[in-house]
Amino acid sequence: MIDAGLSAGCASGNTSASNPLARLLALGRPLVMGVLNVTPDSFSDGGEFFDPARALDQARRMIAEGADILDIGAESTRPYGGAVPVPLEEEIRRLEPVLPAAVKLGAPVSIDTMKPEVAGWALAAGASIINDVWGLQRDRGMARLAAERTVPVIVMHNRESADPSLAIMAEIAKFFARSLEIAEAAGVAHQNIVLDPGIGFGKTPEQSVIAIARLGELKSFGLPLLVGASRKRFIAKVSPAPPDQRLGGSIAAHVMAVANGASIIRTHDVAETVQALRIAAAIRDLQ
Ligand code: HH2
Repeated sequence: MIDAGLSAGCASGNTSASNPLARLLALGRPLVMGVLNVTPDSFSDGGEFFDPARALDQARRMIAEGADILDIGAESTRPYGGAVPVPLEEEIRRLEPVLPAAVKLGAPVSIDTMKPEVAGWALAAGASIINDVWGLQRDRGMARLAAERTVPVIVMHNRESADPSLAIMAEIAKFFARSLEIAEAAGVAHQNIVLDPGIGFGKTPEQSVIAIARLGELKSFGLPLLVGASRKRFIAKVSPAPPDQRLGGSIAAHVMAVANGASIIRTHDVAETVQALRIAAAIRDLQ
């Protein structure tokens, strides 16, 4: 049986004082992670916050709206939109005027990157969480870095391409088991891991819906679960709308995700998400 880890607030070997995510999770309410893409080409807000001053305004705004964590990325990871790979020097160059200043705003900052070199730079600049959309499986340096720095790491499920014939929950569970083996071999503390089914990554739209509907099955890993459905393509498959008009679908998906066991929600729309989650909790508390 895997221990309950961060979700129960028992961060043995990494006290909540030294682990801001453990401290937040111990609050016992769903956490909201605000997305900040310092990119020209992200799928829903590409270019909007590429300018450092605008990025920092957005960071301040998200914190004022109730974001518990800021997730900062400088390379689009969108799987089906032809994202342009970014060399590591350019990724760091984009982050330099934004990430250290965002850290000073006071909320924990997570670094959304596939490259251990970028994650290492971000941790040195004050980030305190690694968000790896390849679940420690693309570059083994990421697990070594997370172990060395004893920081929480978000392990997201991903595949090069979707396969409609796959039993997606079994595939996600198999992927997580492999990521956990890699993490253990590198010395990453189990309680420092957050699992994320990777909505929209290597999945058909239907498989993304299944991953939210059956999220509860992933609780068997005994680790906190993160869901990022914000503005994603599966919403438009169910109810056609361009990315900037998917707020209703994003909120519905996130409320259901929390009902099914998510502890952290990754969103572009912090104020609306915070409000929705508070109302859902108020109703649930009186059931
Ligand atoms: N989704 C995106 C990026 N990073 N990280 C985690 N852990 N979970 C997610 O679902 C996730 C993620 C894609 O969204 P966005 O950052 O808005 O787009 P882009 O990657 O195009 O910048």
